Amino acid sequence: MLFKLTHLSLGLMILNRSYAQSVRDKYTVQIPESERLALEGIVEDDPGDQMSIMKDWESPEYPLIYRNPLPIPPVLEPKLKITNPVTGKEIWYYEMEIKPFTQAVYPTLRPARLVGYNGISPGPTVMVPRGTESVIRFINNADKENSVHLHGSPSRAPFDGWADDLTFPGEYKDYYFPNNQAARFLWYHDHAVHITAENANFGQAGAYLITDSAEDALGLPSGYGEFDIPLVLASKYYNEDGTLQSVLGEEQSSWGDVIHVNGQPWPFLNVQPRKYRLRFLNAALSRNFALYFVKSSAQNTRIPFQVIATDAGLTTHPVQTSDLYVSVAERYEIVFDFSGFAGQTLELKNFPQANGIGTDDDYEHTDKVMRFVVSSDPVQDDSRVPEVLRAPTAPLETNSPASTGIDHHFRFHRHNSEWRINDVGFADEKNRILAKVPRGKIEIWELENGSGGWTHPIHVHLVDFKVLERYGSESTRGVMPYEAAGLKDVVWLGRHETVLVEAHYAPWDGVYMFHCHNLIHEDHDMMAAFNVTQLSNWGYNETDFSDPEDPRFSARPYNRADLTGRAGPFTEQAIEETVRDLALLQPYSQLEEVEELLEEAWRENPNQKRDERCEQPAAGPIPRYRRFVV
Ligand SMILES: [Cu+2]
Repeated sequence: MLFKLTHLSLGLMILNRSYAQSVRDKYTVQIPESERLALEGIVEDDPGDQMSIMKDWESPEYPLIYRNPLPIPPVLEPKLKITNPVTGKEIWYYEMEIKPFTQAVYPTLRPARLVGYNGISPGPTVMVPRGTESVIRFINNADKENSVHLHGSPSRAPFDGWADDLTFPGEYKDYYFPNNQAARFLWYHDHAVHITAENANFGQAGAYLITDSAEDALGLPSGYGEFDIPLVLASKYYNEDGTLQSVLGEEQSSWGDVIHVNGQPWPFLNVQPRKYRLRFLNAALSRNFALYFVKSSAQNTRIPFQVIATDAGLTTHPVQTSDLYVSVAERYEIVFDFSGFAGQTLELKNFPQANGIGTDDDYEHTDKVMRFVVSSDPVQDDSRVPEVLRAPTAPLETNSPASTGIDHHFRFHRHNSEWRINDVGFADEKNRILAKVPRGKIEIWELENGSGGWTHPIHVHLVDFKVLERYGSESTRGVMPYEAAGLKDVVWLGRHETVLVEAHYAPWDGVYMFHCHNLIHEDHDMMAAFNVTQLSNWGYNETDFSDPEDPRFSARPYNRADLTGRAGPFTEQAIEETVRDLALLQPYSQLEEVEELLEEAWRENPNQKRDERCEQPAAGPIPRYRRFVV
C-alpha cells in the first residue's frame, strides 16, 4: 500500500512537472539578465516540518460561539462636499481619527484595548459613487505611527500608503482618491513599515465601496447591511486576561485561534429565506480561508452558491461553486440563496489548511466562521443574478495574452530567517525597485513559491491583473474558475505554486509597492517596489505625482485643541482651501485623457518592448526629492 501511494505521488509530480514545462513553453522568458543572475544566487532556508499538531485553544476558551449577532460597520457620511475647481464635480471630504477604544470580547474577562479608525473595528464603511473623488483626512491620535493604503485603488503614489510615508501621533495626512473604477469592494488599512501587522491586528482596517449605476441596474440583492452584507474576516489570539495579544516580535505567521467576522468572534446573522449578496474580505494577518456552507443538520453536504465579484468588482458572469479560497486581502462577493432553507440554520465553515493548499495552524474551532439563522416566513424576493454581469475589461478581454513573454520572475522565499523577494527586502533601499515598467506596457510576471513550508498571498499595487496560469510540482488546482472570471489585485501562491499574472501598467507613472500580504511576512521584509516610468515622446505633459515621499503631501502636525474646537486646519474654510489647492494640482482630472492616449499608444505599438534605458542602474546617489524617478 505504501509502495503504491509513493508510486502514485511520484507519478503525479512527474505529470505536474511536464504540465509546468508545457505552460512555460507557451511563453518566451525575457527577464532582465540581472534578475536571472539574482535568481541563480538565491540560497533558501529549509522550511523543515511545518505541519503542526492541532491544538484546542491558545487564547482563553471563547464561550459564546454563534451566540452574538453580526455587527454591520456603519456607513461614514462625508463631512463636506467641495466643488473641484478644475472639473466642477464634487469632492467628498471625510475625516477619520485613529484612536484607542475598548471592546469586551470575553464576557467575564478584561476588555481588549484596540486602536481603530474613528474608534471602531472594522472602521466605518466608506461608500462613494463612481466618478466622485474623495479626500480623507486620517488623524493620528494613537500611540504608533501609521500609513493608510486604499487597497485596490489606482491612487497617485503619495496617496498610496507607501510604507515609509508615515503619519506619527499628533499628525494628520490628507489622502486624495480617484474613485474612477467600476463598482468594487476596496478596503483601507494600515501599511506602516514594520508595524503593519500590529496596527491591522489592533483594528486598522475597513471597507470602502465604489458604487455605480451599471451595477445597480442588474437587480442583484441590494441594501447595505440589509441584503448586501460585508463580511470582514479576521483571526486573532487573546491573552489570559482577555486583552488582545500583540504580534510584535512574531516573524513567522500569526494564524489566530479566534475567528472574527466584522470584529465579532463567531457571530450569527438572522436572514430571510431569499437571496443575499455577501461580500467577503479576508482582513486576517496570516490566515487563509477555504469557505463552504452547510446546513447545521447536515455538516457533510456543501451547498453551492454563485461568485459574482472578485477584487476588481463584478465578474463577467456568475460562477457557481461550493467552496471558495480567500487568501489574505482577497475579496470575493457571492450571492447565496437562503430561500430553500426556511426555518433552518446554516453554517459558514472553513477547511483546515485549505485542503492542503495552505500551511495555516488549525485549532479546534478554526473550521467554523459564522451561522445563518433563516426565518420561516416566506418573503417576496425580486432580486436576481443575471447571466451576464459585465463586459470584460483589459487584460481580460483577450483570450490569449497580449504579451507572449514573461517579463519578470519573482521568487518569494526565506533566507537567513528573513522573508525576501529575489533576495531583496524592503529595507534594502538601493535595490528594492525590482522592476521598471514603461507606462502603458502590458507585462507578465511569474510569481513563485518554491516551498511546501509556507504560502504567500501576493498583492501588486496600482494595477489589476489577470491570473493566466497556476502550476507547480505538487499543485493540481490550476486557476480557479472564479479567479478566471474577473481581475484581481491579490493572488495566492499555495504550497509549491507558481502563478503567471498579466497586467496593464497604467494609468500613472510612479513608484509603487508589491509584497506578500501575510502581514508578518510583509513586515519582515517581503516587500519591494516597481517604478512605472514616464513614456518619452508621447507628446503629453501632465502633473507629476511619481514620488511616494513627495514632501508636498507629507503628514502635518496638529494641536488637539484645534481638532476638538474645529479651529486652525479644521475649520470649514481651511478644509475647503486645502482640498481646492490639492485639486488644482490635478492628481486625477486628466485621467480620461491620459487613458485615451495610453490606449492609442498601445494600439499603435502593441509589441512595445521594455525601454532599454530602464535596465541601467542609476549612476551615483539620487537626490532625496527625486530619488524614485529614474
Ligand atoms: Cu508571505
